[in-house]
Amino acid sequence: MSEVKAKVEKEAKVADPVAASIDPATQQMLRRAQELGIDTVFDRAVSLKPCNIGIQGICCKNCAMGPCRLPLPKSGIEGEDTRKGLCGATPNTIAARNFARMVAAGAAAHSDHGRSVAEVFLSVARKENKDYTIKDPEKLLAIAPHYGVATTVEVDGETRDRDFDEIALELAEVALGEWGKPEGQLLNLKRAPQPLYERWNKMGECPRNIDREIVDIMHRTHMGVDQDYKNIIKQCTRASLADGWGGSMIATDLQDVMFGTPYPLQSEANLGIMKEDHVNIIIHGHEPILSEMIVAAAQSKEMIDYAKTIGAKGIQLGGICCTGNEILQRHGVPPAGTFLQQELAIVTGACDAMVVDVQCVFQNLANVAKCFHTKLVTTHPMARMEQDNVIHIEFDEHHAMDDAKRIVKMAIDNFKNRGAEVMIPKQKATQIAGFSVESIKYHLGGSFRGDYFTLNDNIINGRIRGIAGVVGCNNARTRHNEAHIILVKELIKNDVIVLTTGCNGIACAMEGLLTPETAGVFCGPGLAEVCETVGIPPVLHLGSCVDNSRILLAATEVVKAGGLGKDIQDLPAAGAAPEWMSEKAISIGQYFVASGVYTLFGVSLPVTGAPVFQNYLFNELEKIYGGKWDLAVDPLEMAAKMIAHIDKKRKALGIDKARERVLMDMADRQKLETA
Ligand code: SF4
Ligand code: MSK
Repeated sequence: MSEVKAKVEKEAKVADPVAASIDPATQQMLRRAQELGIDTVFDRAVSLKPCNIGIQGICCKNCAMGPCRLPLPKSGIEGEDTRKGLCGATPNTIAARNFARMVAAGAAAHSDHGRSVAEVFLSVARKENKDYTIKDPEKLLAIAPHYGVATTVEVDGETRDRDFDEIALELAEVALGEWGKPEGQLLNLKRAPQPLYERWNKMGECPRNIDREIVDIMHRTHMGVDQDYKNIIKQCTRASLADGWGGSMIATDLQDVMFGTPYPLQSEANLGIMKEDHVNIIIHGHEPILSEMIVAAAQSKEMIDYAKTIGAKGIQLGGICCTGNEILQRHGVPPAGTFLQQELAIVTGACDAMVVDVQCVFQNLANVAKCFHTKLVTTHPMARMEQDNVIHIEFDEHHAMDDAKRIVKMAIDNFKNRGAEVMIPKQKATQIAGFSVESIKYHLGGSFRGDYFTLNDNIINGRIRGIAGVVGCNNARTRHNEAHIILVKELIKNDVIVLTTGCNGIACAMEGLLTPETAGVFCGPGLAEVCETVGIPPVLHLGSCVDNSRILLAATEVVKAGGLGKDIQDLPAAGAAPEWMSEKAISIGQYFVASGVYTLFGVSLPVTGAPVFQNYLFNELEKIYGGKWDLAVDPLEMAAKMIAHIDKKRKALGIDKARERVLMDMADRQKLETA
């Protein structure tokens, strides 16, 4: 090593593990990586600073006359904002175009996931696929009408059930048509409360088809096209609705039909789920098409017996990110960690294979894997890595089980190659996951009175103050999991029930917040009472990022159950992504805002360099959609803003007085408990 390089490395800044994460397992593995000289995202976040102009959303590189960077003057803007790019683009136009391109990328990612699911479903409906089946025929029959697919036929004046296979095939074809149909609008939009749908329709913002709205953004944000930030945001709405009420919703629907609708189950979370004496396979990414098969393969007697022949006690699967959430929800496979822990799962030295598909996968995994025996397997034709230690096994749903077994066998064969450097943190927490719109209905109402009445009753009487959707990623620019946990704890302490997805769900699970017992420890008295009575955690894990569509539908069920207004914007509810990082989060944020939800993001938002545009998002949109964007870096401030919004909505509904009566002191509560 040259002297200069050695000096540079010596001086290289590394992350302080305690400052980098609140999680002891993460801190331990980060220390270990540093001892071994392996850099991780936490270290890179120390040495690589974000661009101060990009972070404000005011760098345009949409043509080769730029990049044009329009920093805010240090003294602020007095009078007219005269900043402009070479073409004259204003900060508003530049920030709006950048924002729109994030929506397009996010909507594309979610929706392409949905498309893959729809394609597999079509092959199942055509009976061309032996490895996948329809596991939840009831869900298929329940969703068919939303896609305009009849479940009954009239024969000789008599109503009869339609042939199931025929329904499945028609549903598959209609669903797949949502990506490119030449006319009309997306079918699932009408699942929204009627006033909401009518508002979108009146404003001409109903998406026509999924692909078109994404292409439209790419065209409109090309140099010299749409130069009106308000008009650009209208298109953001169309594309984001094509995500939330389109591609993501179709993904969730059809995954439930094929793989089963989630119902609550017990599992664990954090790196401590890995086992030294087992073959450990970590599955990471987003699409459950492959991971469903890997679960089936790893649970097969053939593979378990094979693992035993090489000296392992069994096969331990673990998830990272949303593919992990998918197999958690349906099979109880424990997540090994959130987005920021992906490199650390390999640093344990016990990861025999990491299998990745699409989205949120660090390219640096390959460099970390090189330092250990870990086989890193890419599986998606769209997502390969340039490093030569990465194995690409292209997954084909037509021989899904064969591919899955090949991968599992590779991991088993690799078990013997582990070095002496195995170190698995002991931390893991128990969790109850697997909530869905259907299972919440069942839990709250029972099988006879399955509905959201109980939830509404408890919101109206004030035991539950309101509902929060807290979702989204980790971001290495903030302390891992800190904002997630502070925010969620503050909300439940104030009797706000939390619906979670994505990496927030994993973070909450790691912190032990996903158990009914948590309620007695962290919740306010009203929410604790409801959770204890019904037997649910105060934080309900609804799945992966595409499953944010479940939150939209749960909110719709609350509207339908009555007593809390006629639209999602009337509900005492708010949404947040306290540690977001992904373009998908911007698409999610926009479809929540356009669906009437006050939506707060943490970290930073790339709009702050364009104050007029920012004001439009943060204030003006509420007049149009009932929902609006906001930014709060401090999670306690975020919680305070969400709770204030919830209280504002309670007041508008005239149920604020009820809550005052329910706010009991401990003596009152004890009286109630012993009554
Ligand atoms: Fe600059 Fe305009 Fe080109 Fe953007 S489109 S890089 S603002 S000249
Ligand atoms: S995985 S998009 S880091 S939530 Fe869906 Fe987590 Fe965000 Fe990826």
